[in-house]
Amino acid sequence: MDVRRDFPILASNDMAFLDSAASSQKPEVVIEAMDTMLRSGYANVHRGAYRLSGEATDAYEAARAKVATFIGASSPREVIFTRGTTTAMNMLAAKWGGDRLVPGDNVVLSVMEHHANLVPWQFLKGVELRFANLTDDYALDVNSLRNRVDERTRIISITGMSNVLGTITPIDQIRAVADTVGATVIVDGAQLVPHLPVNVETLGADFLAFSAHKMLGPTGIGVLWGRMELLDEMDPFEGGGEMIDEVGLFESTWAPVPHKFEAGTPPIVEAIGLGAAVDYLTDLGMDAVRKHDAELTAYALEQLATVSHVTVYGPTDLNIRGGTISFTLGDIHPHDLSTILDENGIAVRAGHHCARPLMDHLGIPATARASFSVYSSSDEIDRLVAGLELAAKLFGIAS
Ligand code: 7TS
Repeated sequence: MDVRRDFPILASNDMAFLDSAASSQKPEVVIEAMDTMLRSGYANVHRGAYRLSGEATDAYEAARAKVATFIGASSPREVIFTRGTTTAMNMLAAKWGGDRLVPGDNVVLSVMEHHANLVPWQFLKGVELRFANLTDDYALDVNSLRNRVDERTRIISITGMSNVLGTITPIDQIRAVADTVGATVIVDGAQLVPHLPVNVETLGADFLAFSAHKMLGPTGIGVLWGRMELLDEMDPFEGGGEMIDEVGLFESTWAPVPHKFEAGTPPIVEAIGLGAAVDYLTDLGMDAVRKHDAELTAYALEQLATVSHVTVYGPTDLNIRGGTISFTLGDIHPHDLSTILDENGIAVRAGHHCARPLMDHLGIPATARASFSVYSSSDEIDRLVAGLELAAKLFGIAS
């Protein structure tokens, strides 16, 4: 995939940028769309009767429609703009969880969840949290999921792709387990949506959350998609301007979905940026994006295997693996390792990756992580491998 020149930051920096799972870089078209909006199209939306506000509203709603098409939603109304995946998960935990569940009910997660799909559920008092395990090859263990589920399971909320292991989960199988007890399926799509074709009509989820900034768009905006009848049933998360129908001193009624979930001035310019990112990804084609990720991942795993003392944490089965590779090098602390790599122009993330319980599960404090996006190249992987060999020498662990 020959798109590096579309990303100004990559042209002006001689670095191997291997931290796209944390946040991706932005193509010129996204920067331009936001710049143009700010320079000539900006006004608040859904408020003014004047022309500029009407046009800004149309552009904002057009971005919603683009996202709906991108994920195969049956209506743009099923697309709610949030601040990001974290906010979407907090909305679901509070309003689909907290408002509806009673003590003794349970929610089933997995041991590899990002804190955004863990901590909000911990807020629910009296609701039991249960955790599906991993197989020896770091896949979701569907048998263990099945064993955790019983007639008090109301929600199964699981990542579509692990931000640490790269594991892609079998959402169709999760759906089948949920259906045995009538539970809702929530998918944390923060890593899934940027990397694989997703169609919510066939995905098997009731709700899907993702962030624009990991899919070539800006920070400050994300999406909660939900099936319309569930969104209709769910109460608003925040109160304020624009989410109301009638307001009295003591009570109010809500605007229809999606506006009842978008209190206050929304991220207008960011929505335009997300719309441009979705156009860009659509032009590339998500099948091609997946193919690029898969090829790079195969190459990276092959190359990493040539470095002594590298341990990779993640599936060996490439069919259930995305382009996020966690690893350690001997007993070098991943923070030290990433510092040495950084000195050599290689950007990786080191730490627990906001998945602390997973680190405990793996029995390690941290990993280093290389993660790819559409602009990533085999050349960057070669630089990573050379950097690791250098670090091994510096720490005296070369074989
Ligand atoms: N869920 C997953 C699977 C994620 O990878 C992340 C962010 C989130 C939720 C939260 O998304 P946010 O946009 O609301 O922050 N993951 C990472 C990461 O792996 N490194 O930095 C952020």
